[in-house]
Amino acid sequence: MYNNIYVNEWVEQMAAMTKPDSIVWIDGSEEERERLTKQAVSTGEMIELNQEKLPGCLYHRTAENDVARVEHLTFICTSRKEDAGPTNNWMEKSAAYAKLGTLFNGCMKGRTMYVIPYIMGPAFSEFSKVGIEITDSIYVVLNMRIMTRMGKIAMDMLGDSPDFVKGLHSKGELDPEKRFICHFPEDNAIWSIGSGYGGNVLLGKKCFALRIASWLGRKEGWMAEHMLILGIQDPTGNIQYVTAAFPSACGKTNLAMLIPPEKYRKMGYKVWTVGDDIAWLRIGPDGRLWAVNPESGFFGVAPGTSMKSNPNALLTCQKNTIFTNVALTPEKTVWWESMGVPAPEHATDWKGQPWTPDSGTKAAHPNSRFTAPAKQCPCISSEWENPAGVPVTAMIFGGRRAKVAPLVYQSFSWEHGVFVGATMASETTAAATGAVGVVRRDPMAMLPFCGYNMGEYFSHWLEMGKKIPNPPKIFNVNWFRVDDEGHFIWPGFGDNLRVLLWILARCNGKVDAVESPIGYLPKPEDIDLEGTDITPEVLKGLLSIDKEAWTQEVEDQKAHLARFEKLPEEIKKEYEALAARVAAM
Ligand code: OXD
Ligand code: MN
Repeated sequence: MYNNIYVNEWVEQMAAMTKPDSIVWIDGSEEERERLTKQAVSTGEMIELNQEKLPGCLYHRTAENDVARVEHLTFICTSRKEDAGPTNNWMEKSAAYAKLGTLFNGCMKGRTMYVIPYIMGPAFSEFSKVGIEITDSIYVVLNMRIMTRMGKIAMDMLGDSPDFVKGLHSKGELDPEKRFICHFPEDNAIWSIGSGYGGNVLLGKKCFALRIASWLGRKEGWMAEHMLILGIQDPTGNIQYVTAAFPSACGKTNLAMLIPPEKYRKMGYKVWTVGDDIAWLRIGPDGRLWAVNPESGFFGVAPGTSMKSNPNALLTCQKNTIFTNVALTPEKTVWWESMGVPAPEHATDWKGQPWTPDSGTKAAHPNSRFTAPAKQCPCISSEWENPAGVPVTAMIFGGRRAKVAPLVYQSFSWEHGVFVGATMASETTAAATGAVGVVRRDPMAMLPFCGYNMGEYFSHWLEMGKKIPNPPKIFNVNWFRVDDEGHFIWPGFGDNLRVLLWILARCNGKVDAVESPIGYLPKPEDIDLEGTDITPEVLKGLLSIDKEAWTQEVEDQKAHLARFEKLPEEIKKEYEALAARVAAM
């Protein structure tokens, strides 16, 4: 037990409800990690991997029906429905406590309750916040060790304060019918039951660092965003930072760990990762916006991660990593689809079944993950734990658009940038034919993660714009334009640096741009193509905007914006202005 009376009292209450056999207070020590690992391995909950090839690595499988976040079972529980808004599932707060209280009642009988104090953000930083997660899962404890700064250090930071996020998790019966992920932003609390999958149970991540933190950020005048943070170092050694938000399947982790093309490496350019998923942003004493990564690990999607697509991610997870739902080879190493190495002749798949390349099924679940310490990343920024954060020069929104959005454009203003984020979209493409699929709008990639009314969230962005004396410039990128045969035109990956450099050149007042109806477009000669096989003609195509496509886009945006209550006037005005500019094209 620690000696914070608020923590002790709350843990006592939760224990009275869940009735565990015993309570273990997590201190974050190495001895504790060894003990819990041994225990988890002895029960079969975790499998120890080949310690020569993957030192410190563990393997875990979740239940087959418990492999992803469950948005339809995720609730914002407030007194008033309007505070959750029309795009969140809502439960009235006391009704939610009552409903989940029944499920939590006695759910830890025969189990151990672990109490995990943790910090989101660097220890003792002004940005940082303390949470306590109660859980009956060793898997959660071992993952939280990687994803957060946890144990005694968190209690040292909390001191005798009552200001901590109260997270209660139980695997319950792992029954999807009795699975709920409930957030109580008015009470700084999260109750999650019935799941053992990361995004639902590592309560520091999406639940706290985005849903609860977005609410706190609005109240306290800062921002919690679903953004990577990246530093770009030029040959003189100067580093500038950008943040970027993308919906899933847009290469966010790859961008966060980008390797410059050879030409740029030789010139002395370097890219440094500060974070791959979440940014907490505050106005700094210099009037700029500063960002920290609240996490201390990566919870990355394994399939598709290879030495070609993302060597830095692959190198990060060679030791001290927990692999979940990937394939297990006979020599106790791991494998997944598109890992860039031949499939093993025999393996055990993510369901625990024998698998061969002829099985006709995937060996790894498409959402299988690695949980790896950020400090192991070869390109981790020296500033990633700086308690003051890093200053943000540009913010980038993006999505997967086959035709509509150009490779890059800059918003006219902060307000226009907020509008661009608010109408952000991504498409599914039928890969073989390149046919344009369904457009999904996901404002700032926050639709599943905003802990309050999304209309008010847009207002908060607009308010922040007024308060930041020297705000970042806002851009939109699209790496995914396709030609008439459905092939991607832009090479992507490391070559995306060419676009990032245009973005920085704009922020530094180094290049002009062309004013278009949708924003400022690059002059084609200002994006360096040397070393690619993109011709200036092709680049012109990538930067083109089509009246018909944008007329349709504007129509679609109208329907999208109609979903929100409390849509700020500025967003409506930006919409009308865009519609008029497109009509006049
Ligand atoms: C994630 C997500 O896992 O955004 O990071 O779904
Ligand atoms: Mn994410």
